[in-house]
Amino acid sequence: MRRTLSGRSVRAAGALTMVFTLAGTMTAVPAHADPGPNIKITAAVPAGSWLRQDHIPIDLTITNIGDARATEVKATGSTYSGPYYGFDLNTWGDLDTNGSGASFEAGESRTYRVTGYIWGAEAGNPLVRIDVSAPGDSDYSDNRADVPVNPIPPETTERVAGQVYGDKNRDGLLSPGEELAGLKTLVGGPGLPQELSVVTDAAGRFSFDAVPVGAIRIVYFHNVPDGWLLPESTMMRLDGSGKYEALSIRGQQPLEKDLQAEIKLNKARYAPGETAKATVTLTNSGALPLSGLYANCEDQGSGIDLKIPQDQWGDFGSAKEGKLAAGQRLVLTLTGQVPEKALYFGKTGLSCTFGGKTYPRGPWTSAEAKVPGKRADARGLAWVDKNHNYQPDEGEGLANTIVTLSTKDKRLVSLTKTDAKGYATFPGVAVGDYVFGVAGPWKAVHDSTIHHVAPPYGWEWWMQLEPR
Ligand SMILES: [Ca+2]
Ligand SMILES: [Ca+2]
Ligand SMILES: [Ca+2]
Repeated sequence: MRRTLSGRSVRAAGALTMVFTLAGTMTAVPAHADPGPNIKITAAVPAGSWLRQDHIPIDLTITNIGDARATEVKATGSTYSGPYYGFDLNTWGDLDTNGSGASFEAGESRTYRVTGYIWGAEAGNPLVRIDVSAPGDSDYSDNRADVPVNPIPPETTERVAGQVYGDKNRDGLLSPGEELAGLKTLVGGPGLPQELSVVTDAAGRFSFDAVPVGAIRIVYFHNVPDGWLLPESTMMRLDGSGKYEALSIRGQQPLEKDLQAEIKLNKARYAPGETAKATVTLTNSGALPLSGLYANCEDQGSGIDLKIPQDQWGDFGSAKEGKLAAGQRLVLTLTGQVPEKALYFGKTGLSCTFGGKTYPRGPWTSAEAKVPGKRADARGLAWVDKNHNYQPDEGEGLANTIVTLSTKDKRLVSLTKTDAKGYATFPGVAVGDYVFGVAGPWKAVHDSTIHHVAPPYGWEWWMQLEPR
């Protein structure tokens, strides 16, 4: 039998009954000394600016003020009044009523942070009742706490203001003449009835006098002139404390405007395993020096690009410390091996983005060469999306139709006819990229390029067509 009688009910039952009921488990309990475990709790929402849409915490302090160890200590909470405050899943930890409970030595005290969310839509604030149970607790009067949960009233507003500039001299500061005037500035966010909008003044200043509080409020801009890149969104948590009255929002020109990049390979064709030479030319055509530059040459997952050891990039490698003076042109000569896998794709190359640690949007460039030798059947499906579900279905193949593969310079390479289900097989075609063509009143919906890759890396392509 579980000992779940509280001290109070044991006293009410009388000592004799108790001796019978708990025969063997307890010997004698004096009627008034209340020995044994005695849990006492306090609970409150910790100090902070809580919004109604936050998961609002409650700090629950449990102390065993009794003279014996308390075991199987468990807690529950419920909304006593006001809108419904639901405790988060798994928030109770070892106090959870579905578990075996926590233990507290005599005199021991621990604080738990539990969290919940106000799900109820009604006005006002919840009063949350927390009860903690411990078998044998000698006084249950101190095992309960009522906790007012008082978030910031949702009708609270605050001022949001700041200044926008285009950082022409790239010093990270608003310099004279950099103010962005006449710029449409907006504030939006979940729960706002509508976007708020103002226009920056001659000093690039904007001010919203009363933005309703909320966990997510976003400042953004429309129709930004002269190619300035502003942060796509400036996120704010508005809790009435007025932290966003002096926003400084910096616009930058994209790095690709001043930095030009070009890659050239020393040959048009390579064999697998051959060492290729790439010449990378970087030019700073701007009026200011550039620093913190680096190259990022990510193979798009195919594993056929040249493998350039990082150290060949010098300062432009992993150190990300590349520098170019205004007007400077720099030529880097790199060598890398052509991967074996390139033979199956019929090509290799190098494609790089040139970034800057402090500049947005650098230039991307690439170079490609052939790795000839392999041939394979090129097979795929020509189809028309009759039911507009973006995938080929039964009966959507373009049957018995002449289809072609051509080089990018329009030289016909192979011609065949689709079968009854719309599948075409071009036999023994050299691997590489081709342009797909179709007879009749059809054209490709998307890019008509076929990437023809030999097994085991190849795949059956799908070519979606629509009436011309
Ligand atoms: Ca107690
Ligand atoms: Ca500046
Ligand atoms: Ca379809």
